[in-house]
Amino acid sequence: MKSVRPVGSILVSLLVLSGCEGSDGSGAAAGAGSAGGKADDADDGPLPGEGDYCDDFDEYCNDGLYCHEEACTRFEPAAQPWVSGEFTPPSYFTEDGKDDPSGQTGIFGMHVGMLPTGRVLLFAGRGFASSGYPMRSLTWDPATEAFDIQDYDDDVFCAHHTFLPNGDFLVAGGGFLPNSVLKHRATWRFDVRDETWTQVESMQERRWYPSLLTLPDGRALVVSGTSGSDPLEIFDPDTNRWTTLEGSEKPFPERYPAMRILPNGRIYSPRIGWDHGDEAVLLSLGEGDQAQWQDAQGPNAFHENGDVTFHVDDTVSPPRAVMRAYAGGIVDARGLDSECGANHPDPDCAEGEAPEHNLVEQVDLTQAGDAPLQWESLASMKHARANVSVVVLPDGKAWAVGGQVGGQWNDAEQGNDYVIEYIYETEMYDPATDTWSPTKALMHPRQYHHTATLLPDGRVLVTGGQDPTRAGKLLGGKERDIRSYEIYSPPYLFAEDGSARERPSISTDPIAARYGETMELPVQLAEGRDITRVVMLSPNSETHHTGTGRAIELPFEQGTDSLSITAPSTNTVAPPGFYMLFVVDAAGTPSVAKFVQVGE
Ligand SMILES: [Cu+2]
Repeated sequence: MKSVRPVGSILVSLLVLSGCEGSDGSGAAAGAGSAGGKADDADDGPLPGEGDYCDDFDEYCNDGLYCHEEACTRFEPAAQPWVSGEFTPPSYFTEDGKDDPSGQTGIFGMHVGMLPTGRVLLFAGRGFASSGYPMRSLTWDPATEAFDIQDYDDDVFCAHHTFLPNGDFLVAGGGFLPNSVLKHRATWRFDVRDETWTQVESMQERRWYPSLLTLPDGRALVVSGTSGSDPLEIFDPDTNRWTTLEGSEKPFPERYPAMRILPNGRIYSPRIGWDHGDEAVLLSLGEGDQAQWQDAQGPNAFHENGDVTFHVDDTVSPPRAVMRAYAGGIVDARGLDSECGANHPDPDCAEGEAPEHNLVEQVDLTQAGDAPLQWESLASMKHARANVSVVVLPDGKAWAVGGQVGGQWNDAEQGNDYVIEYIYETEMYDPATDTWSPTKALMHPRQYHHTATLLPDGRVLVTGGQDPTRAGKLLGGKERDIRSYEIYSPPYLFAEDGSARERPSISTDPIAARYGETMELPVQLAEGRDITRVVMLSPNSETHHTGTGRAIELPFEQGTDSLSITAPSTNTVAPPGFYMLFVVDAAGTPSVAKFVQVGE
């Protein structure tokens, strides 16, 4: 077994974009807060524009502006890394070496797994006919930038994946072209220690854009991907075999549906995914895997091609579970009708009539199944985004990256004349204040087929995506696939002078934890700052902006040089497997994560 690799110090890039030197940090921070809260409060009359007088921070300026020194000022985040974070310049994963500036070779990182060895697994499958990617995956070490290449003998393009209890990575479905015989039943298992692929028993059904979910007992459930009403299947990691759940048929019109296990054992699907799903469901797997379906409430807005995050607060009893849904909208937004779109489309709304939006909602799932679900609106993002990724950070904030408005494909060849606008600017959500703040802009457009992965060192790896303005037809997209990656260092890594912040640290190596067990965790505090939060984040397994991530807040007590922490209470709070354990101090600064194997 490979040991967990040490994670090096963060890379601090001090790129300063021109025109950004004017704002001071305090003004920018205040501006960020006011920008987030003003949307609902705009009253009569036009709002002041850039450079116009404003009398204090409470007077709202026009969109994208904040009041600073009595003038409406454009928010320029780039000069304040402790406010906006920083991107390292893009690099390219190649088969033979790194830093091919043309980006015309190498791995297209549209499937990602954050492995419990600390390495990142990236692959694409073969892709569309003219893409013809080599069937190779790449594992990359964010600490050393070293990488290895692995071969496999199949096309897992647009499969889905999840982690198994021993850390192995299960990949199922995908293949070339939807609705064709080439749609896959194939199942592959990646051994994260040997870094080898093994094909195991295939599913009964062919599935394109399915969703995989690790269950509380460590098996893996697959749903959807058939475009029909086909039974659920469950993979047993001990036997490498699938079992079909007879009588579990349920149409899943959407693909890659978001699914999460609730602390009460039910599985919630808010019908957020790809294609049009019209009702949310709760699934219970009873004795003998009898599937019981129950209708449930979905969000109010239409979040197709949006993203969801899932949070469990295990410091209270029963554990509180909350899901948030972010943005989305049907991506081929042509022929828009004002009656369609932001809210559930009227039945008369045709596919393609729901434009991208910036709406964010939250639902408390603690009593799901026993009480009606109430989705409530949160502050909207600054930008409307379809194909957005939202990354939960150790400090509890959520970082939104990527996406576009104006449709999925800008295919002049196909006679489409609408204009795609890429959303380069990223945004940070603070749940404590229910505000969004603009953060640093991406260097490449990252929309369809991009991924965003929290690294153990607290940075975020952003890969893949497509640039529809580049040559290439819908089914021949190699030229438009972006094979670069860029890494975002969030503001919590920076002191106010832009230097790296001192961080708390966990001074012990790989840890195993049993459910409900209390354990001593040796820690070092940074500058004497107390620990204020202990959180386990599931390592990212994501494609098409659909992951299975969960953030689990844990009870703890602080001693002088150690924490007494309590592992997740049950397997429905934390299905068995590896998690990234972070401690976060009073300044919001996270430690480097330690991988913890949670189980019976
Ligand atoms: Cu795809």
